[in-house]
Amino acid sequence: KIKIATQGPLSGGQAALGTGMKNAAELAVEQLNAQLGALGITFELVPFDDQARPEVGSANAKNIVSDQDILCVVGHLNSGVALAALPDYKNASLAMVSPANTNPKITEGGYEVAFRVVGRDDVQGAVAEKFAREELKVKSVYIIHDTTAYGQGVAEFFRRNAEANGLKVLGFEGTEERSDFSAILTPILAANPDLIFFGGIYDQAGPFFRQARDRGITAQFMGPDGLESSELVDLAGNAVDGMHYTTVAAPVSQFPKAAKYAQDYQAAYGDAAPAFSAQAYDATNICAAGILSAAIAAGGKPTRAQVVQAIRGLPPFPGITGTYDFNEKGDPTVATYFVLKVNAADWNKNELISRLEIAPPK
Ligand code: ABU
Repeated sequence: KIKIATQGPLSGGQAALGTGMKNAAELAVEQLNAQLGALGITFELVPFDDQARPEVGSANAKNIVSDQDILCVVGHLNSGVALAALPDYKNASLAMVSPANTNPKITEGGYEVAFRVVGRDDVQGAVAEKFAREELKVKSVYIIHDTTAYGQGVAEFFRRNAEANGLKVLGFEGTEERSDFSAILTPILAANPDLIFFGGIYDQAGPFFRQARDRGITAQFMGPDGLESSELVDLAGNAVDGMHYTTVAAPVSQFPKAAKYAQDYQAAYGDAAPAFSAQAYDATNICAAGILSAAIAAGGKPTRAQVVQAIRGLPPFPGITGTYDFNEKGDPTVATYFVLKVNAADWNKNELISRLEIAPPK
């Protein structure tokens, strides 16, 4: 028996993205089994709900590593949750292929089992700051973050670049508030920034942006890939119309090779494939390719450590969202960064502003 686990939020405010990742992995496994069943090879998917909470992801990781049939993990959505689970994956030599985690520590933390098919926040923060300064031509920014490894991390990279490039930082504040942002909006209103950058996820950013407009704040809004869900508009309404965000995932429509995947996802789940799901489809297929390659070399069921080595040694993997060639740390040798503009009337019509291919920092 060969199992692939997924970890991501299947409940709570970020379930739209976590469920998309799980569904995509399920689709990939079904298609793999249809191709490989005749050879007697069957994969089983084991989904775990990490609730976007580090302590839950860590507890799940202990259960995952205790099941010796699990040979690879597709996850997580949240970098802070992945970083809580990675010590267990590392101790068990269990490969993790992330479809979404952008914090640099995922691949810089010395875990040796972590791979990702997306870019990194040190680059994403720089791309966002450059766009704000050069294209939006803002002179001042107020930066808010959600205090997580991801949200604070990408906010700090934005701030570092702003300070280096002369974009005035009027405030830098972390908050775990989710419903009433009055206390944080009062100083922003007084500071009157040209731009608010929100480092965090759509479920918190949506109410924040809506209340900011309701309070009469006229600043432009920006944020990173954690905003990449149509639920941002469900929560914020017209307050986010025309705002810009950077992303490492982008709507599935941006990937020509993902057209069949998008159709299959719609047919199977009755919904459009959300962001990060096509990346989860690729991550699952990378897990499977590593397992199969290790099995061939071992002449039977491979060890987890052999799977890690096999993924590291895969030839460039032709996925539906890109061709993935991992460096020695587990980053793709080139990642794609997008800037998009929100169309509140139809999320699927968000406007692509720019698309950049960038290698990870040395
Ligand atoms: N990169 C988008 C998902 C959030 C995270 O990395 O934590």
